[in-house]
Amino acid sequence: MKTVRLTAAQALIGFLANQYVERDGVEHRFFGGCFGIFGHGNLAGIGEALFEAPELMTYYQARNEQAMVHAAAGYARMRNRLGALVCTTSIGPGATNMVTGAALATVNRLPVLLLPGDVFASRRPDPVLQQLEAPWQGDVSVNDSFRPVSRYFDRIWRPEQVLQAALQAMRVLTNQAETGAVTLAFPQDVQAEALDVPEAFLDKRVWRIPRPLPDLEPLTEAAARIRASRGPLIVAGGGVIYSEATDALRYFVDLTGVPVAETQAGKGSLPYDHPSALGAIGVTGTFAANRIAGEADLVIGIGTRWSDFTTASKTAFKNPDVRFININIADFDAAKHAGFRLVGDARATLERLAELLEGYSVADAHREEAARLNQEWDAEVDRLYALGHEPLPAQSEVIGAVNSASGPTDVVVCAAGSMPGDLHKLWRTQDPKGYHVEYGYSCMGYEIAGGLGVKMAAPERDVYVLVGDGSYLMLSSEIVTSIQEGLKLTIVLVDNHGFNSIGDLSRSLGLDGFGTQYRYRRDGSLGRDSDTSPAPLLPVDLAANAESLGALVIRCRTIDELRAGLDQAKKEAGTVVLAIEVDRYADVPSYESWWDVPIAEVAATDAVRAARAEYESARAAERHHL
Ligand SMILES: Cc1ncc(C[n+]2csc(CCOP(=O)(O)OP(=O)(O)O)c2C)c(N)n1
Ligand SMILES: [Mg+2]
Repeated sequence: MKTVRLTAAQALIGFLANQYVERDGVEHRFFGGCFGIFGHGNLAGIGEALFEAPELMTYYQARNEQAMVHAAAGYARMRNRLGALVCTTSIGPGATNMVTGAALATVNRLPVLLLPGDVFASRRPDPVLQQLEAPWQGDVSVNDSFRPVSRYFDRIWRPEQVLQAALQAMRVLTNQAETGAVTLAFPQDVQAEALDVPEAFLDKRVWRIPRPLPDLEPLTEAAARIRASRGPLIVAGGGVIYSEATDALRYFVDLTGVPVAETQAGKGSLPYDHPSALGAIGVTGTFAANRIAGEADLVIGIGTRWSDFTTASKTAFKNPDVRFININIADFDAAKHAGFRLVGDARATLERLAELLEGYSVADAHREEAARLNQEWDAEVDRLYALGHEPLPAQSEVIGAVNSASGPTDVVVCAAGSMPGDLHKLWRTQDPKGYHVEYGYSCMGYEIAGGLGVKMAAPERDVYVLVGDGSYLMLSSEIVTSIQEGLKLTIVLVDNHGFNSIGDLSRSLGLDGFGTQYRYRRDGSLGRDSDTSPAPLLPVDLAANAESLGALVIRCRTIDELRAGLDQAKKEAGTVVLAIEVDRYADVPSYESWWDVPIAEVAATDAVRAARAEYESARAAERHHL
């Protein structure tokens, strides 16, 4: 066996650079580069390997470790999980800054490879700078906090272990049912230690992404159940898009007339103007989808993990006889709601089901009802896009302006606050990759960093990041990276002086917006929504902040100015931030839906008691699907 003498870090980078995936005969290099922030825990190991062989892997400098994992998640999602980024950090705080990003990737089932530095395996200089010492246990480090948020975790205690660890990492990253954050904690001394690496380890390796099919028997049974249904509904989740099953879905829908509702990750599965498209479902759903869901006797979930936002906390499916068929690559998700399991690839399964349903169609009335609801919903979107709200515009008008300024293949990115719900309802999506709202973890701060990852994966597309002032304040640092790399983002910063979403929730729970506005403390209080003469707003100028990071900033006071600004932004080569203030109270309503947020059972406040009474009666509709 021929070997080559390399450090463990050099071996790992050499290996990663030569990993490929192949699906449907198309081959791609798996890793698009390595994000990192260097410190003593990774500079001499991974840092040296990247320094010495830049042709193997491009190094991207991040500003914040959490943000770089978000960028990696955005990248992986945009690549339909057929591509990923590596993230390297020092030990201690640099490493644990990635834990939130790891959770986000794992919750959203997106592949990211994390290489946090770790304390000395030899333990010679213990405690090294930034080392956590646990008096009760000798073999832990802060990196153990990655275990619950990783789909695979290993610590490379000895250089030879890198061979097995690397192969296992690739197995999980490329497995469509298992993928998520993969963490290889890498002690700083081991990174720099040499080993004799078998040359075969560094050879090109292609990981085939299969399209497994369920057995014929359950497929036939599922087809029979669909034929017997009086009012079926498809709920399209992220799996439809990752599997590139949108054409197969459209064929299936045109053939059978089964209408389609979409989850956040599944939005874009059908173009918004398809007559069978009911749009968003659940808590942030349209009346179109929620009405049909309420009546459906058979729900076909495709690539969805059935979060509470999709099921409206298990109140969306009201038909007492409703049953589920779940098409999912992951058995875990297919089994939810006591569903009839079709474990397999979404595209392959839909194509096979369509064959088995040859000649079948839902009743004309069912098809027509969906088409009518699609039209009625579109009229509601028109209304909300053009409210003419004054003196400050409504957020729905901002969304309308961005939607009409963007092209069909541009991408909108968002994650937390009141915008994801509004976008889910209102965004007119024309392309399967045009809608990118991270709502598995709904992590404030994902927006700009995730948008950067999207742009890295699809530089040919324009990327519109919609970000609230709260999220912006939490994590906007990757504006700098976007400028450094010439990766243009068009960022629309929607300012309502605090947390509108949680303010809205607060009012609905009887809490009067407590703790959700950015105002000075006065008489011991940070202000309430019912204050008639509130304390002044904090003098935060986020537009100036964006300017100071190097972005071109356009301040917009009206929707007309925003439209003009968006036109100007198209002509710019670099990152643009359009800052606009909106009315905190001009919300998009919710449509025939409910979300379970528990309210205090005993309280001194009348409004809380009233909200509790309402909550108890609403909760009565919550059901188990068994
Ligand atoms: C990291 C993180 N912390 C807290 C939350 C809870 N949360 C959800 S939305 C929100 C407020 C977001 O404020 P902003 O970005 O201004 O959007 P707005 O609600 O005003 O639309 C908070 C605190 C979260 N989703 N993520
Ligand atoms: Mg806000």
